[in-house]
Amino acid sequence: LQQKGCVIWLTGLSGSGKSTVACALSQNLHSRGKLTYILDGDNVRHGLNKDLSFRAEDRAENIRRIGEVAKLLADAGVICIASLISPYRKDRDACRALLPKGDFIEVFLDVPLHVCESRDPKGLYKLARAGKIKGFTGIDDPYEPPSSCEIVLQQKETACASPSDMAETVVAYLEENGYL
Ligand code: GGZ
Repeated sequence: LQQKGCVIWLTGLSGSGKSTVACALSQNLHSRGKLTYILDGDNVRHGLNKDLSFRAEDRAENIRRIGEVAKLLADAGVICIASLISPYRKDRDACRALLPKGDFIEVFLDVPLHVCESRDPKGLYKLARAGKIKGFTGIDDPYEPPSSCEIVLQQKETACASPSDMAETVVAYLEENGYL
C-alpha cells in the first residue's frame, strides 16, 4: 500500500452537512483508488461511544476516542474522515496534537445556524426550541468555531456549493499537500 494516511476532521453544527460531505469525499477518494474510513459521531455513538451523553465532559470523551481511533487508522495509511460536531476548540486541538504536523486537516463547515435550523433533517432543532432536548449545540449549548483551520467550507443561502464541490475543495488541498 503506497498511501500516506491523514485525518480529515469535519467540524460544524448539526445539519451543516458534515456527513454528506464526508460521503462525497469518501466516494471521490475511492474513485482515485484511495482507502478511506468515515468515523461519524452519530454512528460511533451507537457502538464504541454508546456510554456517552451530550454533556461537555462526555462530548470531550467522544471526541478524544474518535481522535485516538482516527490516529490509529492514519498510522495504518488510511485517509480517515472524522465527522462530528466537536464543538470545543480545546478538544479538537487535543486530537490535532496526537498526529504528526500536517496530518490533521481541520475542515470547518461554516453554515449559519438559521440555515442548519431550516434544514432540520431529523427535527432535532424543533425539539430543542421546544425545550424537549436540553443542551443542543447552537441552541442552548456552545459551538466554538475554529480560529485557524486548514479549510473553511462556507454555505450561504445565496452561494450554495454542492457536497461534491466541497469534496473537490478538500481533494485539491490533499493534492497540494502531498497526501494524494
Ligand atoms: C447536538 C445532538 C444532541 C445535542 C443529539 N447536541 O445532526 P445529527 O443529530 O444527526 O448529529 C448530531 C449528533 C451529534 O453527535 P456528535 O458526536 O457529532 O457530537 S459531539 O461532537 O458534540 O460529541 C445530532 C445528534 O447527535 N444530537 N443530541 N444535545 N447534537
